[in-house]
Amino acid sequence: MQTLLVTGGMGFIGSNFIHYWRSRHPEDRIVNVDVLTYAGNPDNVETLEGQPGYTFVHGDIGDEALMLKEMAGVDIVVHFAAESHVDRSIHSPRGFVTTNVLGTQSLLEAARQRQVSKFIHVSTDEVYGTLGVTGAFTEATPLAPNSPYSASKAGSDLLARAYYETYGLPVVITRCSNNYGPRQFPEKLIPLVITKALRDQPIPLYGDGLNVRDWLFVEDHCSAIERVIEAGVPGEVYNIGGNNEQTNVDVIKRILFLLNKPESLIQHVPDRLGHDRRYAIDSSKIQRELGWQPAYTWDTGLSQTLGWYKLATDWYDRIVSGEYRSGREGDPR
Ligand code: NAD
Ligand code: TDX
Repeated sequence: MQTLLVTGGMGFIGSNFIHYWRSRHPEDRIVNVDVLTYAGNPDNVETLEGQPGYTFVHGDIGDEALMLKEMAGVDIVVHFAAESHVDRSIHSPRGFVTTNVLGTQSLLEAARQRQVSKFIHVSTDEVYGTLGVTGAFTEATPLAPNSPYSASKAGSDLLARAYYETYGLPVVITRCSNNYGPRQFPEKLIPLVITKALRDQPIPLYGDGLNVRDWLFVEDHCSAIERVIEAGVPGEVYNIGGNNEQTNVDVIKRILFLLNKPESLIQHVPDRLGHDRRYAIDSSKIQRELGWQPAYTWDTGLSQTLGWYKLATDWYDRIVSGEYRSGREGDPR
């Protein structure tokens, strides 16, 4: 039996990770620390409220005294909490530095003082910058972030590395590609396309639509983190990818086809500033050294995702109305 402190567990990947972990390690305790920004949605873990072994702490990772208190007795930290949306970072960069850089440092400091046995720092392929038409990021690719979001994530990666090198905190850094799946906030491309298409609303496509992303089903990301918790070597970085490169226009057309909706819903809009052209991940290290590989294909992952969003009309309506932020009846928040 061990205790995991998960940050950002009300968000997309964090909530999927908590469900995944509880289904596979029901004996473990989970402390979910989340400050509930717009991206934190208690509906994502509603079924866990009041369950033994699950605790929610409404708090900021930047609150070092609180983190120190909550980290008493914690074995493993899995750090997802972040400001995560590139477009928001272009409009308002400051909050990204506050949470992603300063917040991560507070968390690392608390983990150091509590001498946790492992600290998983969840990062992104975006810290490597952008690629031309060929090649893929390896763990040795130099960091060259291009957006305020990716620069703040790179800053947090370097602090995580420094806590390993300086203090011997057993930090492992993971860098994954674009995730998709259930419970993703509908500002990100795939849930945005699905929820708009289901309602026959226009779908914004940035620039020429030929930017390439590698898409990873969120459950495969969770299984990779599980392997890193079990066998990842402190001080190491592991890239995690879906081996599934797609242009944005192809992603949108595929979803429209699967939903039997017309391509005329696509609306060309001006490009994102500093828009990275292509990401591709070489995840051979985690495959070779930790024996991980993705279980989902693009077809099976998309089909699961579409099925979930078709049923999640209440989840979506509560986001659109803002109700998801006011809690549920009887909720002590
Ligand atoms: P998300 O935006 O869906 O969720 C972030 C969560 O963190 C929210 O619940 C939010 O309330 C919480 N949070 C934000 N600031 C906080 C703070 N100061 N203190 C405590 N909680 C705070 O993000 P996501 O898509 O689930 O991403 C999770 C992590 O994975 C992030 O670190 C992100 O950089 C990384 N990542 C995401 C993707 C992706 O495709 N979504 C890809 C690569 C890496
Ligand atoms: O409306 C849109 N139209 C569009 O063409 C949106 C929201 C996006 N796009 C394009 C921009 C990107 O090329 O789609 C691509 C994917 O965009 P996002 O979903 O915003 O993801 P991205 O910018 O690639 O970053 C994501 O993956 C890496 C996550 O948001 C990050 O947190 C993660 O680190």
